[in-house]
Amino acid sequence: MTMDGPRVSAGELCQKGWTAGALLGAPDRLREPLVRDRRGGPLRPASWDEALDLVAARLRRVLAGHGPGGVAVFGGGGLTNEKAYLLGKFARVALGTPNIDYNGRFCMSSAAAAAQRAFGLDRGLPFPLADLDEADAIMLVGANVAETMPPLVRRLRRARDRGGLVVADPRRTATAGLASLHLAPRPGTDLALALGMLHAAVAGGLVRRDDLERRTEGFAAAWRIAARWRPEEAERVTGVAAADQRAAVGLLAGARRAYLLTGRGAEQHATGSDTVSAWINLALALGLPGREGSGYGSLTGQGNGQGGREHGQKADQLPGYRRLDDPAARRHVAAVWGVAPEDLPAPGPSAYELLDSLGTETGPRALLVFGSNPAVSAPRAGRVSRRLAALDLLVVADIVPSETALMADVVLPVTQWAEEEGTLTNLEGRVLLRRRAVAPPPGARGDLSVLRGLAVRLGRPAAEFPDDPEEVFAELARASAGGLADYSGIGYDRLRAGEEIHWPCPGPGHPGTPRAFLDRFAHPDGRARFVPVDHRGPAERPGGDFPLIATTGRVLAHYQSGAQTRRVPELAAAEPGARVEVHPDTARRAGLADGDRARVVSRRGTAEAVVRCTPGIRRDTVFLPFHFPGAERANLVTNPALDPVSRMPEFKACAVRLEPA
Ligand SMILES: Nc1nc2c(c(=O)[nH]1)N[C@H]1C(S)=C(S)[C@@H](COP(=O)(O)OP(=O)(O)OC[C@H]3O[C@@H](n4cnc5c(=O)[nH]c(N)nc54)[C@H](O)[C@@H]3O)O[C@H]1N2
Ligand SMILES: Nc1nc2c(c(=O)[nH]1)N[C@H]1C(S)=C(S)[C@@H](COP(=O)(O)OP(=O)(O)OC[C@H]3O[C@@H](n4cnc5c(=O)[nH]c(N)nc54)[C@H](O)[C@@H]3O)O[C@H]1N2
Ligand SMILES: [Mo]
Repeated sequence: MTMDGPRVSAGELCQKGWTAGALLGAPDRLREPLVRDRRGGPLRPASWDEALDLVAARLRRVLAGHGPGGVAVFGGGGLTNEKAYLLGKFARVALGTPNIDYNGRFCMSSAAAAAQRAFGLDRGLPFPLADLDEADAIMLVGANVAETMPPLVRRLRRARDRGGLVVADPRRTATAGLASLHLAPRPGTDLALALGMLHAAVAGGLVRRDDLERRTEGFAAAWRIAARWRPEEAERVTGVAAADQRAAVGLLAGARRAYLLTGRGAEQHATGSDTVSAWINLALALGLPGREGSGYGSLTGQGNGQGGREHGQKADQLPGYRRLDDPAARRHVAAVWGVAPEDLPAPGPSAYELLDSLGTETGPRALLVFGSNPAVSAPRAGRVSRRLAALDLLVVADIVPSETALMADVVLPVTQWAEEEGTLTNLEGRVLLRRRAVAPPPGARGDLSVLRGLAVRLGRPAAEFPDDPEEVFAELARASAGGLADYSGIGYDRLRAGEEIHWPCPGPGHPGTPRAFLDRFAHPDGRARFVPVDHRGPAERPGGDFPLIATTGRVLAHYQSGAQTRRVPELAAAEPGARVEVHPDTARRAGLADGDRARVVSRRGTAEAVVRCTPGIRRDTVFLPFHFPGAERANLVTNPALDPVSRMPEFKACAVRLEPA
């Protein structure tokens, strides 16, 4: 592969709204509301009034019978800022339920938690993406950007030309193929790798003592743990040669400008928050965060992966990246919403816990889904599908009949991306105004209008739920004022005029903050924190009947649960079904050859896939993409073990065996 990398990926096409155009021609693009008259019966077309009246009537029935907690809401990091904000407000004000969470919990919530612990603030990249162009060294941990973020590949060129591109991935991915140094840790052992590298940094005299003194707290406690992790010890656990650990640290420490970046491979573990903390500890010891031209960042994935986490669709959050359990935050947001602070619900359960409780004795009886396809993308997807089926009411707003939508009692056809106006906040914290570029199908409505229609039917004044994105944004900006993610200085006028504004932007005259942390970190004393963390390993170890480790992730041609990309002929043709990547020796031992149909079996279930032999993967590891439905769902095998800090499930390591199908 050339340094330019692939020109285009499904991820990008979805994020740019290209699929919106492509899907306009899809025969099953949703064009009118659908309702089911009885469970097990067919979905039939209905008018918007009939569908919304029906949803409101049934929501009222659940609310009357079970209280506000009887209804749950599930959102997504692909929703615009305006939608994410209004969805959170709808749950807290129109429904009064604590039960709202979103797919960001499955994406980067562990990295967000670790950044908050270390820096007092989580902004995926606290520096502009373009800064990477000037880097002499970049280490990517569990990020396959050549397939997931191709435009970023050209920004790695300088680091690579200088021999400073390090990639840690159990597979020799397209990205690892570009690297000067590829480390291939056993899945789920990155924390030990980071400890070994911190040990090597200290032993090699590479720690920036003056930065530690001036700008951080807690190094001694972190070092007490790392002191036990000589690179040779880390090699035993991770499989990464001690010499390579030392070389990687040497590259980062020796560069004038260096970055350490994590992706989902590092983050989606039951030890995800501690793992990211260990990488941040290493970055702090090398003096990277807060130095212009260097830093730590988490590469956020979805179209609005950054903004989606800031405006209150997460169970414990209010707009402005405020905490729902903070009395001052509750007072501020309640005042903007015109409700009493004590009427705002308490924090609710996290995404997996919420999905797992649906339709149970004590769980919610109704669920509204906006912008996610959990029947495919949630861990233990088989059980999640059964929970969805046990609900009294499932309502799904989507563009296409996703696997989750096909289970719904009411399907609401909505518009997306290029079909409407709205803002997104990209991975570097910059707010982008997206304009309408193609006309939506006549029968589809915007999510904002759906929320308004439901809120009014539930007895709220229409003025509380505007459906004009600019109006919603202005309210969002007020609600965010004074919070960590302060948008109060940002408005559509400035964005229309072409201004590039990174949050925080705490006033109309404020230029925004492209680089956070240059003067101070966001903790009250301005210092960053080392967090003392030790290696524990994945929740489930290989052995016995399940001798291999399965990890999961993405391929170039598909996006997420695949609901959209599987409907675009060019993309479906490129990758028509699930493949399992296996080392040829491992395949042979399982009696399998390239192209055979195989079963990947874990304690939770079985996923089917076609064997793709590749010598670039560890012999103890197999890789499954999660983009495919039905019997090919990777999430039939993944482990829902949750990170205690962030409630992130362990998508990236579980014990499996491989057998012929
Ligand atoms: N084409 C395409 N692009 C996308 C998406 C898509 O679905 N398709 N999704 C978007 C979204 S939402 C996101 S979050 C991003 C995700 O972007 P990435 O983080 O780049 O994607 P993943 O493939 O999930 O994981 C990255 C790598 O982690 C490796 N890995 C697995 N386990 C471990 C481990 O224990 N340690 C280490 N070090 N590495 C490990 C995998 O082999 C994989 O190559 O991509 C975005 N872009
Ligand atoms: N095994 C495994 N599982 C994973 C992962 C992994 O690496 N491995 N990655 C996780 C990650 S990082 C993520 S982000 C999740 C993603 O998984 P999901 O949350 O399922 O995300 P999508 O597939 O993007 O689903 C979005 C749905 O919303 C619809 N949609 C798009 N735009 C809009 C809109 O504006 N409004 C409405 N109402 N609907 C819209 C789309 O058509 C689609 O059906 O999966 C997670 N699951
Ligand atoms: Mo994601």
